[in-house]
Amino acid sequence: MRDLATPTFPIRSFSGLTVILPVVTETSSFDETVRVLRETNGDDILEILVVVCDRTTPESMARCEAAASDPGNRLRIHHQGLPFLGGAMREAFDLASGSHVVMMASDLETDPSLVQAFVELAKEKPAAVITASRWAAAGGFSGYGGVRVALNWVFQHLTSLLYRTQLTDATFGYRLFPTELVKVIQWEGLRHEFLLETVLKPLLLGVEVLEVPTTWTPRSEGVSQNSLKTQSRYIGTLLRTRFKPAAALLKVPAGASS
Ligand SMILES: Nc1nc2c(ncn2[C@@H]2O[C@H](COP(=O)(O)OP(=O)(O)OP(=O)(O)O)[C@@H](O)[C@H]2O)c(=O)[nH]1
Ligand SMILES: [Mg+2]
Repeated sequence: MRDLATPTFPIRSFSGLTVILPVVTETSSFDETVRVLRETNGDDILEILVVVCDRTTPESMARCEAAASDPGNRLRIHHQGLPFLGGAMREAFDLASGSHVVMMASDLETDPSLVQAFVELAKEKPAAVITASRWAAAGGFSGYGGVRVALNWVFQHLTSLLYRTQLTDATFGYRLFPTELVKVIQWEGLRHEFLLETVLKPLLLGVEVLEVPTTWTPRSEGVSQNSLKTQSRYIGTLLRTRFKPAAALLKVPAGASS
């Protein structure tokens, strides 16, 4: 781990949440996600930022527009310019206006009722990244497939060794961040490997990362965008990020020469 004891970004107290919901084929699971978020975190959510792309289906788009038309949802839609899931998240990070931002999915694989626990912790530890873990003692997988669970276990242990961390789940893309942190990091990934990058770079910057246990259950509708080929990109991200010079982890401020 690099010694960057003094963070170069301001740490604010918790004052409101931006929740990012990427949508491609989700319909009823998107509706349910918005309903649970509103019911469990109504007062803490400043905005739900839905990110859609050219591949977002007309049925999903109609659900997003219906949700946006209800002012009580505090929901707006952004059509991404960068490609893929990483591109969607990176643009949403730049647009987020809450003091903290949650990265999750709209397929109900990221249990929306957990956001409440994220927020409670963020109020106590506003500078920390808070991440859901399926490998924590009270967490688990249901319907993930034996081979996939085994490969995931190997990958988690490799990550722990390489990054000298006790974190148990680096690959699950369900996290809360201080917004200032995600705006200063130099992000690179455009596909699902971006989800891994979002914990590796904070770890290398010396940011505290806390875990909340969760159980993963597979989506019941819509189609995964995460192919085997995309999953193989996680290995490159794991290795390349570990050996990045510290200065390359942060964006070069506008006007500064590199
Ligand atoms: N806007 C946008 N959303 C995306 C894109 N790719 C995936 N998503 C959404 O991001 C969420 C997570 O994507 P999934 O493809 O389900 O990936 P995953 O859950 O990591 O992988 P599985 O375990 O195979 O489901 C889902 O809600 C997707 O609809 C994209 O290119 N653009
Ligand atoms: Mg999924």
